[in-house]
Amino acid sequence: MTSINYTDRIPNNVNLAGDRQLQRALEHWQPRFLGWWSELGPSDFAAADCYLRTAVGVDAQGWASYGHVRMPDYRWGIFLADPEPNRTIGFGDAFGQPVWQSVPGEYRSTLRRLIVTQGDTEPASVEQQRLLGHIAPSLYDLRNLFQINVEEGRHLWAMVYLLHAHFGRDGREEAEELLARHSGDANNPRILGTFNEPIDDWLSLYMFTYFTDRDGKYQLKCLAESSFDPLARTCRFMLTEEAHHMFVGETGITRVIARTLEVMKELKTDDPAAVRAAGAIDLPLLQRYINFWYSSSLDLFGAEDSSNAAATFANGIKGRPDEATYSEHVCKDGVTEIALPDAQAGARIAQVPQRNAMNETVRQAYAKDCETGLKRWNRTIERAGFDFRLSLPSTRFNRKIGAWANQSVDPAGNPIPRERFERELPGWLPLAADKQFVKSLMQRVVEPGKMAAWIAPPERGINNLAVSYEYVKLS
Ligand code: BYC
Ligand code: FE
Ligand code: FE
Repeated sequence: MTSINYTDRIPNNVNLAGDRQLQRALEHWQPRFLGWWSELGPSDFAAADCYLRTAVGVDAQGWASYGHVRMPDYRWGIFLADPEPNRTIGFGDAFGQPVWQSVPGEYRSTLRRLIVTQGDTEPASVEQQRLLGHIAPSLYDLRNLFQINVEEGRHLWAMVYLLHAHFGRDGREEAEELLARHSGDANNPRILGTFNEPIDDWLSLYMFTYFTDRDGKYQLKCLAESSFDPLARTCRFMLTEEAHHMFVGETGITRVIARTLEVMKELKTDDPAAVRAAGAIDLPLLQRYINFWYSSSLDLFGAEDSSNAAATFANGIKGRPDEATYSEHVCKDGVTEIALPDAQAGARIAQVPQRNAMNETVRQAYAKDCETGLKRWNRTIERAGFDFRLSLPSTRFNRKIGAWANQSVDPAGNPIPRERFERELPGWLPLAADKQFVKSLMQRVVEPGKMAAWIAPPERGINNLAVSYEYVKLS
């Protein structure tokens, strides 16, 4: 195993000291990153001592160590999963040939675009979440937020390393731009839609980490298959960190529902007004938040029929998640059936060349993965004796990108008259009153072990510690 060098200014397992020019370039970027972090990272918690994990190896077992650190002192570094000896290209036209250790000239701009797009999301999410520390429902949650934030910062490092190491001057310029675009900035926004949406409350954070970090999981899995081996290796290690982000989302929503059901049982009603009066989040509100964050995250997979996707698959740049589990990897002549909007019938099944349908193939795998949480949540609601069920809206609903963008479709996926759609859409998404109510619940709780009243405590703490452990020492 390649060990991590923590004596360098930039911790790494890529022998940075062996390439002085690259090391200098990255050491030049490092203070800019830290400047960005202090300006647009978590607001006001620079002096807090946080119980965080830091990568110390790239083995699946024991890859992280835990301890109290101030976030600005976190050791952001460059960690690639160990190389797979004699790895060959796993899909596309060059199937079976050796993978690339450097960027083939003809794929340079495509690879740069994908790395920049991936890299852009990481700091964007930190910017979106920067004010949440002030309204955390517990120290346990505060710590999880900061853990996610420092790791998204590290994911930016992962992409910036590739840009600096493999794309020369263009790459260095792109690395600067990654710190210049800002989430929600009217003049210079982040690249992808979801990463410009505000995350103003913790319910949105849990939705984002459940739905949007899960898009991250699927996109990283696609890039982990890449023939550009340094990209594949860096994404493989990022996926190790990613699991915790989705855990925060899934357990966060689970805890919200647990508290809501407690109140519903106490009051013997599912009336939203009564649930709200008791300080808990009603299930219809939760459904509207799901509708919003899920549909927004579906857009992150791109168009249903995409020549970009066909090209990146053909060229071996971006594969399918867990490519090895498919029986055929070239996909030259196959077709995939995809539902597309149809002016007369509402929807029609189109035969799309398999490679052009790759975005949709990945989106469907993602949609299935999203279902697992909903099944679990519905079981708890059923066990509590209530008829309400949460559901994922159709992948056609509320889309802004792709074939279904701006179509008049209800949450079940049925095309409906435009006029009815425009009338009903606001009621399918978080209402102004929903957001205001959720905001009213966001009171800061910082006593160790205490939870805000709208959320149940977690089942266990972090790294076998008690829930009441002082995860963040505020000064
Ligand atoms: N918003 O053929 P199309 C994560 C653009 S999340 C705005 O449909 P393609 C994380 C697209 O760029 C994972 N624009 O798309 C999570 C293209 O633009 P150009 C992030 C969009 O190229 C939580 C045009 O529409 N990783 O890590 O096949 C916290 C039509 O292109 C959107 C990646 O995204 C959108 N939603 O695929 C922290 C992986 N969707 O070139 C982190 C890298 C599409 O015509 N990116 N467009 O100007 C990719 O693989 C691809 O760029 C996409 C789109 C999947 C995004
Ligand atoms: Fe990330
Ligand atoms: Fe993440």
